[in-house]
Amino acid sequence: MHMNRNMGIILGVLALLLVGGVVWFALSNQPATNTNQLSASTTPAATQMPTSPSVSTDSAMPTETKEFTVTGSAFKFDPAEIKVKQGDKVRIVFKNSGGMHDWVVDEFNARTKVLQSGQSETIEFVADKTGTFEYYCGVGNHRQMGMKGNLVVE
Ligand SMILES: [Cu+2]
Repeated sequence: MHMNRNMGIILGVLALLLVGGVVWFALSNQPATNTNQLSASTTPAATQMPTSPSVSTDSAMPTETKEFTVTGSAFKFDPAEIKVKQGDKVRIVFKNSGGMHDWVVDEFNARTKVLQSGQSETIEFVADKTGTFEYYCGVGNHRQMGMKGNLVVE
């Protein structure tokens, strides 16, 4: 009898402690959820549009197209000298006014086809290095006979 009564009291105390613990836990949890909501509502205000700096790297090397009309005949080029600036895009309009000729600059891998009299061809390349480079006609011994000129890149 005594034992059962004591057990009842102990169980009752334990039950109270359990309920009290649950209530305390629930109450102590509430501020935590409140701060979560607070921080969640403040984040949209924190996101600002980043001012994107306008970076222009165009000034590195201005590419300008320089066009030249070169006439080839037996056995010379006209003009015999072409001057450009480093970085220029060079456009050569090669006109063959007589014979079989082409126009070649080895250093820039620039080369027309071998043209017949009256034909013309336009090629382009970028003069990406400075120096004096010889252009010539690769047909037969035309180069040795003086069919050449200088491409000067400054
Ligand atoms: Cu030639």
